[in-house]
Amino acid sequence: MATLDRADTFIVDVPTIRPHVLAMATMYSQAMVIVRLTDSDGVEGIGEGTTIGGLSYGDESPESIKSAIDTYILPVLRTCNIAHVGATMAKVAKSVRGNHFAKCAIETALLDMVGKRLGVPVSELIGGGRVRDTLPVAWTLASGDTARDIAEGEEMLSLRRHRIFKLKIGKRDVRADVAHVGEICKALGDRASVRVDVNQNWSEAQAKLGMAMLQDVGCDLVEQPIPGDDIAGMARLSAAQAVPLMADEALRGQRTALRIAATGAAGVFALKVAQSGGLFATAEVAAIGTAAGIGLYGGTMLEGGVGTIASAHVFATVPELAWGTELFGPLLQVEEILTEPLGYADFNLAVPTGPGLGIALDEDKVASFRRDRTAPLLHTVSAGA
Ligand code: MUC
Ligand code: MG
Repeated sequence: MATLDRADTFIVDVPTIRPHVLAMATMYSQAMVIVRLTDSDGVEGIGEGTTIGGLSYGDESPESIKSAIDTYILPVLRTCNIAHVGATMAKVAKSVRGNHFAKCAIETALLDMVGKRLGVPVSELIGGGRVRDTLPVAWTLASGDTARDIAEGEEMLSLRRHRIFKLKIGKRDVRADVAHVGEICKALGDRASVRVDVNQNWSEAQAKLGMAMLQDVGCDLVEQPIPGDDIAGMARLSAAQAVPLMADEALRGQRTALRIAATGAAGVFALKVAQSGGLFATAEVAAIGTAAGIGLYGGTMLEGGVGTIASAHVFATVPELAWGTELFGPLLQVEEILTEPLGYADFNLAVPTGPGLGIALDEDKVASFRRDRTAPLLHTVSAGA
């Protein structure tokens, strides 16, 4: 029996290494909700709930994630034997609807504790268990400038850090965006795989034109070209276009995965732990994709070290990860808030092998970025226009 003894939930704001230009917002810093739980035996677990651009990406914000945890989820945890993660999260689901990001942060912390108690990595507690120790990692070129993106891509290739690049488009005219992608494809040639993410910003007509043109310039994959709730539109585009469509914002757990699979709305799933509602749910989304012959990709919400490693543990259990991952979030931030640097080398990220998540927070770094202990970096995300 393990009961919850202490809980601390706080937001850290870490500046990005350069402005990150997305269709819906430009990021200058990342806000991450960190939760730290301690049980009655003194075992500690950490989790992260992170979104992008305040409320411009989805319907949970850093502030709402913290509030959902503190006000509604922790009181439930205080009534549970938290050594049983599945039963605890089932009880949470009865009193808290939705709020996938908040639930994911809590489930991560509970799994970290159980892994430490059992002496096994979190990846051994999920799905069919761990099948790999390293994950290919993409980088997002989103400086807002084509020449700078090409230089950044070249640098990543020469450092042997990334050879998969995702370009953020959808803000400009379709033809201007495709010209930008075409220049990058031409410059990087067959040394890299180039993909795009439109973050829902095209109409179906724009997507029809854009996807056909993108295929011609050598783009390998088009992520969420139209709104995620337009499953019928995604199915029409997937049927008509040769370049695969990847579902991101459309994918919010098992039911949406089943609907997308059943309607042929996407050829690839971007698996995301927070969007799916937790690590267990992500493994189930992956299983639905695999059963439907859908290609799998390990997505990110640009989490810091904790959320990135939680995701890595899940992706390490996916038998076939045809499109790799984009677990580069910590590299976009000026500093990692962990005691040990993450293992990025040779185009891959090493999945930790220690018990639980296999990572620890650096208390000094945490203190220097905590919103409640520093001058807030609030509202440093500017709306896209
Ligand atoms: C998204 O929409 O996929 C992932 C990489 C990046 O730059 O932004 C994200 C979110
Ligand atoms: Mg996306």
